[in-house]
Amino acid sequence: MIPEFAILGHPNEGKSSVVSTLTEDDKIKVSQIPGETRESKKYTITIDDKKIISFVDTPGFQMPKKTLAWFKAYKGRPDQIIEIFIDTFKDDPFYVDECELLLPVAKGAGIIYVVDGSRPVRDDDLAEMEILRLTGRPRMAIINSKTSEKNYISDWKLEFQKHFNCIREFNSNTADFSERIKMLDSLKAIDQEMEDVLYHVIAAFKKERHKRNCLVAALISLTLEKILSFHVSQSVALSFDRKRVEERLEKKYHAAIKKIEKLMFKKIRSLFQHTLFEYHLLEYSILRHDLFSQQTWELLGLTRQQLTTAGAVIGGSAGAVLDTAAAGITFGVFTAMGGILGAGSAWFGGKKITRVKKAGIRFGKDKLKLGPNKNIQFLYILIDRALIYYSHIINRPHGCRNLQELSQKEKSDKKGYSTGFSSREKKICAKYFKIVTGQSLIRDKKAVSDFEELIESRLNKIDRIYD
Ligand SMILES: Nc1nc2c(ncn2[C@@H]2O[C@H](COP(=O)(O)OP(=O)(O)OP(=O)(O)O)[C@@H](O)[C@H]2O)c(=O)[nH]1
Ligand SMILES: [Mg+2]
Repeated sequence: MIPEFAILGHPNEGKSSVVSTLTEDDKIKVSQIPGETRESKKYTITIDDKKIISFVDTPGFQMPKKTLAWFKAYKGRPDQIIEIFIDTFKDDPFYVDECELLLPVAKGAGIIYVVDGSRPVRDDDLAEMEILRLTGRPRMAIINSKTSEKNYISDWKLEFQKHFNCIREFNSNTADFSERIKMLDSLKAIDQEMEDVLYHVIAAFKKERHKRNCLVAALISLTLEKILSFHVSQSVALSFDRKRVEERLEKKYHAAIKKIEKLMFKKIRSLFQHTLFEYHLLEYSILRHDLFSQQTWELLGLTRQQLTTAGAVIGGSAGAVLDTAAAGITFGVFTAMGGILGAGSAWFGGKKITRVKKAGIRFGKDKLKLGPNKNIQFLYILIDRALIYYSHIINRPHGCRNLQELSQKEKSDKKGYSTGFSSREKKICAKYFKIVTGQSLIRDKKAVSDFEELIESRLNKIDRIYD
């Protein structure tokens, strides 16, 4: 038997949102209109094909005062109170929701009672709490505040103390992995018998999370290798319109790299079980901007002054520069752009821009070749974008369908992560870069695994996995 908890409460308090976040299932229906959930439904978390824990979403109480009156008048065996209630009212249309929501509890589920802490406590709530107390089942209360209103929290806590074994603030719209773990940890307090089994549940969650981050690190390392070793080429006749060929090659190069990056994003998203995310990338998210656009490097930390310096090299927006650049320096400019892209990243320095090499293009016998980009700052931009995307994903609870709720968290993501890399970490990156761009004759496996390890430790830090 795996542990099972029923999520109970008043309609529209956020029960389904809590279940959605706890089970990482964004397909669970959540609605502004009360009464969305009509039937109890069990959601089971499976790790490595093993069922670990279940949460049951339920409809809200409709007749709490009348139900409480029956519970108070009940004179039978206390441990049978729920079963007898359901038996008495199963055919009564007025109590259809009460029977439905109490059924999982009758079958042995523990209780998680959800309230919106941003509104005052009402009589109906007191009746619901008293019903749950009279069930005698292990129970915990969580405050899922739908707004930032904090005035009522102490009133709720005061009432909860009379009715529940454990109380916790848990916000379905903001909770990250560490808060989910803390929530599971709190459940241990509601029933001593469950302590052991919950200990194993938490261990399984953590192990699986580590595994995910390990997979993401390998994915990032592999994808960046693909991007950084990528090149395009085209055969050319003796006399050819060089500018046109260069433009075509560059388009091809950009499109291919963006596609590879996008695929990596998609894989990260699916690993964290987000199916709705694509439709909800915030308007001001850095990732909405093209990998090769001016906004990208501006958002990753370029100051006004630095941008002006950059402007002197590239002359306005990235696209326009490449279109209007004189033949012959196009690819020098392209490489310079790689340098500017690194702004705000670890290797950024005003002086560096002027030192950018004009060496992105090479001539074969009869081929024009573009790439691989030999500018290490390109690596830092790619790392930053991968980590920012990852952070978007893991900081987005599955129960959150409200974009505003996430805005504060995401706004703080503007700086690139690589800015804070230590010199040791930069060395690891440099070694990796040399190998994947083919500048090193020997493929040093350790350099690649060191890089993967570095990325994994960053992911675990962003994920607050050790909190
Ligand atoms: N801003 C914000 N909105 C929330 C939060 N939790 C729930 N909501 C919103 O509140 C509304 C109700 O959420 P649900 O999860 O459907 O509530 P419920 O208790 O399952 O409702 P019923 O199924 O109708 O009983 C939805 O519009 C949610 O998006 C929260 O923590 N913050
Ligand atoms: Mg619901």
